Amino acid sequence: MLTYRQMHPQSFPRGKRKKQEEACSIPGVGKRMAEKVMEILESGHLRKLDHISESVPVLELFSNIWGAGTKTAQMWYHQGFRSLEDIRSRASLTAQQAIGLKHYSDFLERMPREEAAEIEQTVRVAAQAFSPGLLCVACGSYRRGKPTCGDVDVLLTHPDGRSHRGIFSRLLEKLRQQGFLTDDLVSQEDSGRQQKYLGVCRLPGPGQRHRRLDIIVVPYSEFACALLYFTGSAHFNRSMRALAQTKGMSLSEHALCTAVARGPQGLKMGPGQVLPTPTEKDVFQLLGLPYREPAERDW
Ligand code: 8DG
Ligand code: CA
Ligand code: CA
Repeated sequence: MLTYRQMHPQSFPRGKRKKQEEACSIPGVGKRMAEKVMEILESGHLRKLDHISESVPVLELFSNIWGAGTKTAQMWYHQGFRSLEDIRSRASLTAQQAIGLKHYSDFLERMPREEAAEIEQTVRVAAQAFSPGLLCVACGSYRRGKPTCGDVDVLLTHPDGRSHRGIFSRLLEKLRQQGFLTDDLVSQEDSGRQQKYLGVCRLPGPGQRHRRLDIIVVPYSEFACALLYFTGSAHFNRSMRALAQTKGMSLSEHALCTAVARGPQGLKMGPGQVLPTPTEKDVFQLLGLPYREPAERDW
């Protein structure tokens, strides 16, 4: 015969250990998570979060300094820093972070696309003085037609396949002399045959803000894939790369390639073949996709 307790289990609150065991039996919930569940059930509160909710705005403040990631922001928080003034006066900063801090509010503000167009034009005029045939395109959010831009991504190449060489350093030097480039973040990042500059510029005239500028010089054979990559969006690029892989190809800012040949244990046997892609449309076509205008590449 059943006891009253067995017939009405809900009338008998289960013990703490039992509840914890029950939480533990949920797949993916271990002892530590179960303890947290218990704490919330008993007090309606998780003490560990008090500290987190207090640190979140400070971590965000710090990680908005160009060159400081989440790890650095956490380190500064643990060192007791709570404000940008603390960072300025007491933290040890890399050269990049010092520039990021100096232009903190300018870098956080997006610029109107008209200003991005003027920045692109300044780079184009300086570049074409060296070689009139140089192609100069502002990519990123500007090319996707956005009304505001976080920075300007200027891509340069020459259709003759060779006159882009030697332009990179001469162009940067000229823009520095003009007073247009004000700070260098990454002077040159060699990525195969592409050269990339990350820095800071300011248009002439009163009241102009400092803006982030990227300049990338590529050989003409890589132009379409570089244009596609630097136009983005980053999310769109990830989708395109994933699609290329499902089709046995690989896509990068350099090229669209056939898959790397692999041996029995999946070991790389040799590089994939570069597929010729004179234009962005060729990349879409080789991937079996209908062409998308830059303004439709936001996802
Ligand atoms: P914004 O500057 O207006 O904020 O937007 P954006 O122009 O789309 O972004 P960006 O940070 O200047 O990057 C330019 C393009 O570079 C981006 O649209 C796609 C490509 N890109 C990726 N992955 C990444 C990445 O991890 N970081 C950056 N900075 N760019 C990337 O495909
Ligand atoms: Ca951009
Ligand atoms: Ca950029």
